[in-house]
Amino acid sequence: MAKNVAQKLIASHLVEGGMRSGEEIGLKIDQTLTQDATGTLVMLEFEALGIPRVRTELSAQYVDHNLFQEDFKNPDDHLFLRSACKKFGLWYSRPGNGVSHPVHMERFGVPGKTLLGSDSHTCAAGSLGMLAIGAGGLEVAMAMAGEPFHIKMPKIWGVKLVGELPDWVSAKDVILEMLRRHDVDGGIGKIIEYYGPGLMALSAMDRHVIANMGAELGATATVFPSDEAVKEFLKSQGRGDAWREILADENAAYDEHAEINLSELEPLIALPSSPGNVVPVREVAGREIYQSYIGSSANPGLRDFAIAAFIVDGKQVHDRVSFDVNPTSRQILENMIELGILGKLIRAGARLHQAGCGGCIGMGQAPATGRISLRTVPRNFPGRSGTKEDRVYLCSPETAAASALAGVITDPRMLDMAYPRFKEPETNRLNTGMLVPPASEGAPYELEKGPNIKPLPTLEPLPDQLEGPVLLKVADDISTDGIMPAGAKALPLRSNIPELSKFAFSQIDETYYARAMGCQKRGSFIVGGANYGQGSSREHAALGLRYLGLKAVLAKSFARIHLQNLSNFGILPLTFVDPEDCKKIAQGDVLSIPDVRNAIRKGNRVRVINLTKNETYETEHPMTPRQVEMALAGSLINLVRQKRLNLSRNN
Ligand code: MIC
Repeated sequence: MAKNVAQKLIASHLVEGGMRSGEEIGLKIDQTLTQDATGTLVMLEFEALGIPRVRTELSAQYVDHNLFQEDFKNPDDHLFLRSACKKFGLWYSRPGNGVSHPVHMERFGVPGKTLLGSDSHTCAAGSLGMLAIGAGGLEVAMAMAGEPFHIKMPKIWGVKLVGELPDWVSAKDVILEMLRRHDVDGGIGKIIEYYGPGLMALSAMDRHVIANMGAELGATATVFPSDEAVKEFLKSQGRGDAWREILADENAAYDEHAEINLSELEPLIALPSSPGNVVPVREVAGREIYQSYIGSSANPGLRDFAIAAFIVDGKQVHDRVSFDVNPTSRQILENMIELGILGKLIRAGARLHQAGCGGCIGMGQAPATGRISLRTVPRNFPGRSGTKEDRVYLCSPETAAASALAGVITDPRMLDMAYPRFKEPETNRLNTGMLVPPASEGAPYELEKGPNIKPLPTLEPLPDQLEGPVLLKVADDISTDGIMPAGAKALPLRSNIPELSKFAFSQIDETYYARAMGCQKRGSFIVGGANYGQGSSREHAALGLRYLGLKAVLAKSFARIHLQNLSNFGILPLTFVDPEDCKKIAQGDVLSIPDVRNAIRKGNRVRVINLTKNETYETEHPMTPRQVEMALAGSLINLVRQKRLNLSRNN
């Protein structure tokens, strides 16, 4: 039977289940990616699994998020990660080497392989014809241990690209168009596969831009074929040998279809505070800006910096504008220097930051109060920039650079110049010095745990009955940034759950932590809307809340990765059979779920009693039998430990 690219990638890694949409499948994972903000927990979890060394073909640990060293915490974490890489056999990308996604693509990405990463933008590697999926840290730790990764077989959504991008319109506008059409939940349960003649003019890095922000659509993954563009990219990275062709078979079918005529696109922009809030730039042109920011995994390529440089070349950015340039990798920085791109940016007023995630994750570069920040980053969830009630807009480097000059949002087509074209060099200046290879097997390495590394909290098995107050009721599309914020203050605590948990829901309700601590032992509930937990892969948004006593979340629907994270840490995800019931529950109502262990063992239905209002609601849990076992055990780690204990007893 004719197969599309996604089906080929799945079929070649399928170790459990059948490829029928909705059925749980197990996939062999070839490579893993971890970054520092999630990687510390991953290493603690891997340690808890008791496996001496990673069992993947390649695992790489990047330090790209927590680069500020305000005190001992971040550097402690860096050294801990370095020691974990030595002990467990991972590559270590040193602080300042760059953002995981472009570096992984440059150095390690291989068409046809699977990649699982503890970062939601891991999907960017789909640009090389890989099956690359973002997941919670515990899933990644399991993959490092050689275990298959489980998901429900996604639908394959074929998006045909026809035509050619007009001048001043680039890859970012393609993914913004997808978000304009389908919003932040349009990709849930789907792998997006791009195909068609429009691909011809899109370089591998352009495809990275599109694949990266598949995460913003809620998609499981995004895949592109591995064709000439991928071959050219790998050759330019000195890795031509890694290339192999992977194309969809002729007549391959897709579960769902869409088509984009690239020739009809225009510069687009996402308004505050959702990546799905997209309009043409011309509709908001003229609004005064404070910041113009270029960089991040959403626009990481040399091309993105080059185009911005050509636009501002010989001019000065507006004197109100902070023009922030965040090179995405040390290698890209070196090539920017080599080609004279950096000089043009600096002379025009750019503020240069070290290679890494920086302001994209709120690690510095926060905008001024009430002012507009234009960013080429993937996300603009409320407060993520570090400034409360921020006004972050997402756009292409073309729009960001044109607006930096004018000091107001500017449609780049209005610039009085020819569209600058940039041809990627056939060979790049390679920079691999800050990538440390895995240490040889058998050498005795100790984990270096400074005072910022705290043990994982103990998680009790699910009791027979759950009872407690609804501590918070939140709206649709609440992101993990809303649940457990990132930013310069919280991120250094990612390896210290008791301290990190103080930030839970702090952007929405500053009293949450104190109220949760007040009923930590008894337990509590949260009521959410649709697409609860969209955005990042951070499992801290589950584990931190579990530490505070959260027992279950009742919502209209859940985002994929967060749903997995909740189950991994023994928090019940429940959806309303009648969504209208959601309205009946008020914050403060006391809920009870009697005989909950039996209920989730027997089937999908779970009856929730509102003791305050004397009402009963029918809910369903979307957990697979495997996830039910985790919930019963109290967490995936407990389950693995239990199984191991049973095994050793039986032997
Ligand atoms: C993000 O862009 O939100 C992050 C920071 O990269 C997260 C990971 C994290 O929270 O550490 C992600 O995308 O998964």
